Amino acid sequence: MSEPRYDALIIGAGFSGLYMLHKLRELGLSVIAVEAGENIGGTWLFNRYPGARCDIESIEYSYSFSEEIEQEWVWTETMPAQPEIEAYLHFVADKLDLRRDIRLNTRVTAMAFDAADAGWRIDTDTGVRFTASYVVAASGILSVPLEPDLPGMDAFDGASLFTGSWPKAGYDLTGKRVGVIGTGSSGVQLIPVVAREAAHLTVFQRSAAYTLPWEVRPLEADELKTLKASYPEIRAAQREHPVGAARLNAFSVLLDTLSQPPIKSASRAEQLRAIDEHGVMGALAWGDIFFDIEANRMAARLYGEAIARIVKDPATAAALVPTHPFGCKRPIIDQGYYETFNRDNVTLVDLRAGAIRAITPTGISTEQGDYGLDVIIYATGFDAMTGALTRIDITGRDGADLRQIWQDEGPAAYLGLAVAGFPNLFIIQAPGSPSATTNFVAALEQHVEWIGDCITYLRANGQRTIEARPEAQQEWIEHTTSLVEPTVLAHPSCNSWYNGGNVPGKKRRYMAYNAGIPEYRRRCDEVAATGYPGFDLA
Ligand code: NA7
Repeated sequence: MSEPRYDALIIGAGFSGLYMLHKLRELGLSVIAVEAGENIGGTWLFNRYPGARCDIESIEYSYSFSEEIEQEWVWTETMPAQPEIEAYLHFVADKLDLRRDIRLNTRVTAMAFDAADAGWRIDTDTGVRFTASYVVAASGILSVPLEPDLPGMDAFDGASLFTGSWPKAGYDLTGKRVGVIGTGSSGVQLIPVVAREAAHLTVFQRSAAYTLPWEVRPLEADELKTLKASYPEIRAAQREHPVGAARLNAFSVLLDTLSQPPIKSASRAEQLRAIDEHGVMGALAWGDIFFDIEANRMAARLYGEAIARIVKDPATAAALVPTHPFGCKRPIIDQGYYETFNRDNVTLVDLRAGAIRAITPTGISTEQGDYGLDVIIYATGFDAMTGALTRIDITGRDGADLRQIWQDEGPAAYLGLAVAGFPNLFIIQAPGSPSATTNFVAALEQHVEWIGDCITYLRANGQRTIEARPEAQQEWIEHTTSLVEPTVLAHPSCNSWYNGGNVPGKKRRYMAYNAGIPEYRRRCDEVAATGYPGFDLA
């Protein structure tokens, strides 16, 4: 079964895919978006676990391209929770009449570039084959959940839940003995909520997290009105800000530390004052912690002292102190995380003192004892940045195999959006793009707009294909890597989804572009303005 040829096919109908569809339709292209999920929403469809929330303010974690959408949509909280973001994306899809060009429940399984036809053949699990001149992969950077490889997982008699594919109808944890594996953003958001519902919660922690306590509050009608009136200024400020969000957020806190005095020359009294005044956040606000591993470790010790002021049981407090450098994982914000460990119904199991041996029919068996459970929640992360595309058989020019290339040579893309050997394939937020360390929505808007301009240029100039050159891609990798090398993010103890260190066997390479969105935009615009150097056009 095959559908008529389209000018462009978009993989995914989340935040990126929806805007890309709108943009390309606006440019007069025939476009189809295919979405594996049962509905639109992407990340914000699947991650429905209790407590799921964005770490950027709603007013900034939203599309800036439509004044009408900005003015009509009503955000109810400073930082939006998952249901509200999902509803927002539905509102946008309806507003822009996007649904008629989206095929739901359709997963791309394979795609191959046909040089003679200067386009792609795209196969799906519904049996429908599409052909398109361009493919835009808007398949998400955190869209493939990572299930741990623990013996006995299938034999568990209770319920196994995954944060990245939470049941649509929810799950009643009342009265249950619940275990949570994983203390990244998902675990840290989930744990305080589960603790309030469950009879008992056991947290299985392999790596302790740095997490910043954060107040999320309702947006009053007057406040929202004022914010909406200030949208031009808000968007202008976002555009100039390295993380694409100028209001206080987890990333801006991180960035702000750069202008603080060094911890290495701070007296003991000054260090204590920092945590007296700002709690755990004060422990991390020092200008030298990103460039000096010793300084970072001093901050971690101070962070531990701040935790000990909140968590009453000294052994639990000590176990909650991270051992990896602050900054090498994405910063987390939380609501009442550390306080949760003061509850009578919460136990922390520090897996550094004895790893998980197996999942048994009745719970989790570790080297330090067995824990009886009714429910196990896996908050174990994602095969980030590359996972969605390496699960598709993608064959480029002359048989180039994307999965194999990324596996052998490491994840790479020119400008973080196109891969040598794969003509007419644009990837929104590929390795080497700002994505992971920025406001994702601001980052994706820049990609969508750049890709739209690029396709317009190709059509206007009678060019049928565009393909990244290997040497340009290599230079981009070197540039991207050079931004990270002087920092603690390159330290061998940094294992995170930023560098693939969280996925067994994944070739390790830092995948985010850390010079900020404005600098990134400047470089991309320069390429566009000068006839696309680094690409072959034909
Ligand atoms: P993360 O941040 O990758 O966290 C995953 C957590 O799961 C982390 O604590 C892992 O420990 C833990 N994990 C993974 N596998 C295991 C096994 N086998 N045993 C014990 N613990 C395990 O994913 P999140 O979903 O929380 O957040 C991802 C991003 O989504 C986040 O950065 C935001 O941008 C939104 P580890 O650290 O590997 O020792």
